[in-house]
Amino acid sequence: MPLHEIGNYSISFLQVLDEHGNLDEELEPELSEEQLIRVYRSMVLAREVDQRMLNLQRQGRMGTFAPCTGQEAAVCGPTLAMTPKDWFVCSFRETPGRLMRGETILQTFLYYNGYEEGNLLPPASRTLPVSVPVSTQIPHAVGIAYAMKYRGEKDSAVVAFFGDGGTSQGDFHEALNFASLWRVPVVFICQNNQWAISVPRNKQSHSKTLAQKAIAYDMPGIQVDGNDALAMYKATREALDNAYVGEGPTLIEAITYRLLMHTTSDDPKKYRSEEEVQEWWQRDPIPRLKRYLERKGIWNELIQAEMDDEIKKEIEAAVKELEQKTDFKPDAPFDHVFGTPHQEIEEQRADFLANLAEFGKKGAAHG
Ligand SMILES: Cc1ncc(C[n+]2csc(CCOP(=O)(O)OP(=O)(O)O)c2C)c(N)n1
Ligand SMILES: [Mg+2]
Repeated sequence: MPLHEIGNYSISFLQVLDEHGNLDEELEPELSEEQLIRVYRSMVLAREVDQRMLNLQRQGRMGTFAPCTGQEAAVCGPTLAMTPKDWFVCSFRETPGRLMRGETILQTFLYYNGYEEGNLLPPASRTLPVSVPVSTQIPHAVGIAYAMKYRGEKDSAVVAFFGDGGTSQGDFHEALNFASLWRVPVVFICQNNQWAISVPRNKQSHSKTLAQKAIAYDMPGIQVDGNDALAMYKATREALDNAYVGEGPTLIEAITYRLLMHTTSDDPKKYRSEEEVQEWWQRDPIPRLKRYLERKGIWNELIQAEMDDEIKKEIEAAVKELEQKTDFKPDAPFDHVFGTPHQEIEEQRADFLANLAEFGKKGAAHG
């Protein structure tokens, strides 16, 4: 019996604005001036928040966190395509999108300083808390999408973010399998920033692209320049529109780069070269989008200076508010495990507080 072809599969790469800011007019998405400025401002804000948090952390005034510098377009482009009816499900490197979804700078600061309230967004915001255990948020996203489909929700979907390292976890594969099988409205966005802490992308998977993993689950998969906000918007817009009309999930692989450390407790100089990092700085998503706005005639240095000033003031006001707080409640996480009081949780809370008191005494004894 001769072999016959069952399918013919390929993966495309999408870029609208190249690293020099040159535009492919045929691919240019339709965005209003207001939307373009919103996405640009969100990217600049996130970069500044990152920088301020890093300084504060180095001064002992902020807990550890995962910087997003370099990856702003990969998150802000998709978030721009979302509406408040869509769910935002993320890991720990999506602060730019969280800020676009209504989280305040103060809340971000509170979260990374251990205040539970930094994690509390209004339930109507459809934004899940930060998820640190790698890829565990992906099955949650599919569960939410399943519930949306079950309830017959219209014009809404879930956007789930995770890293390149996250694709090696079973959770990723289980989630994609069921999302495809149930044809639920999810857009999976893999932020391929080339590293999973010190593990490079080529030691993570032998696959030529991460997007091609979509083929196995029979859903559209596309590789996108993740430092191109317009391309990220366009790919997500299309995936969301398909999801809204019952066409099921899509996998988007955003090619980007983590320009700073994994978290503030990591030293990337130990495992990657300065040349590599410098090369990626040339592809910085922010100047690229700025050039596009300037060419469109909707941006100039004067507007930039005003915006920078406004952003600095917003950040400083949040720092001030954070540092005026005196009501840290170490056992606050126990308040939110269940919706109603639970005996076992209360026992654990009592143990925790007793340990804390004991630790305090020992700490005092040791001066
Ligand atoms: C289940 C699990 N295993 C290990 C870790 C420790 N850890 C935190 S981030 C990370 C690497 C994640 O890499 P990637 O998915 O590429 O995301 P990135 O940090 O690059 O954004 C690891 C191993 C964790 N948080 N959760
Ligand atoms: Mg990574």
